[in-house]
Amino acid sequence: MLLPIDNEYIVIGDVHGCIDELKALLIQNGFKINEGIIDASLNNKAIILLGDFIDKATPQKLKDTIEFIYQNYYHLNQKEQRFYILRGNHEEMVYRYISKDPTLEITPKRLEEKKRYYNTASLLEKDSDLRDKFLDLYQNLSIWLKYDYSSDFSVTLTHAPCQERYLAKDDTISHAKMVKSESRSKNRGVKLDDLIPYIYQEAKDNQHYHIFGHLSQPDIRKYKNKICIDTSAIYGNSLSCAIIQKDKLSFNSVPFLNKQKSVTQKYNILFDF
Ligand SMILES: [Mn+2]
Repeated sequence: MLLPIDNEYIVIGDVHGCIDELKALLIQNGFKINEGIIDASLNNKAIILLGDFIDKATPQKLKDTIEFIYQNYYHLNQKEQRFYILRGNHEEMVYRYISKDPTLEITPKRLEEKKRYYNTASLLEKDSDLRDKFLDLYQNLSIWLKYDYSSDFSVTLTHAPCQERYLAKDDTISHAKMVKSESRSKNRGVKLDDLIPYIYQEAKDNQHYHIFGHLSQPDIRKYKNKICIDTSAIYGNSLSCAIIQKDKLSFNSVPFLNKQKSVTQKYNILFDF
């Protein structure tokens, strides 16, 4: 889970089936894509997806996203690892639906949620080839990654924000905390900063960054060393990445390209103080 420090990393937030924006963001950051295959032979760049690459988009875009990620995951990782993917709560939930997880109680509410929020599940149930590709990728997802450049500069990556006591730990509880934080849908009306106060309370003025996605935001939200890069692509906003190059961190985005219908939501803003 330690990333080699001689690569440059393009760390991309929640894709949610925004395949056109994913390709545009990669091209904007120096990758060439020929007939769906990423050519990374000319550079030392590596790609990291922060999880939640599925759900919310149209079935065709979801299929194209899984196919693109599957093909390039194996293409880029032939000689050395150049493509990493973290597990998001959406991959986990869809996995539980399609593998008929006995601990997932199927209530009418669950079936409604499956249709509304986890629409990749029914797509995979109808398309066994795509299902096999998703399951194959699922087995390769990481829970956290760390880029440890020096005693002054490091970056820890997770899908969701979490307390530092769980960060980069490998017990079951810590893993769950890094994949999903306190539910916003179960706490409607609660300000995000009140729901997960630890994220600003534990923030420090140093360069040991914690970068995460999961909390769809109108822009990149940064407070001290805590950074959220989920900028709500599928909600019609933008897809963003953090770029890690030696001991430098920068950011880049592409706007939603309107090649599919966006989803609506009301923002609950992080670090809104
Ligand atoms: Mn998420």
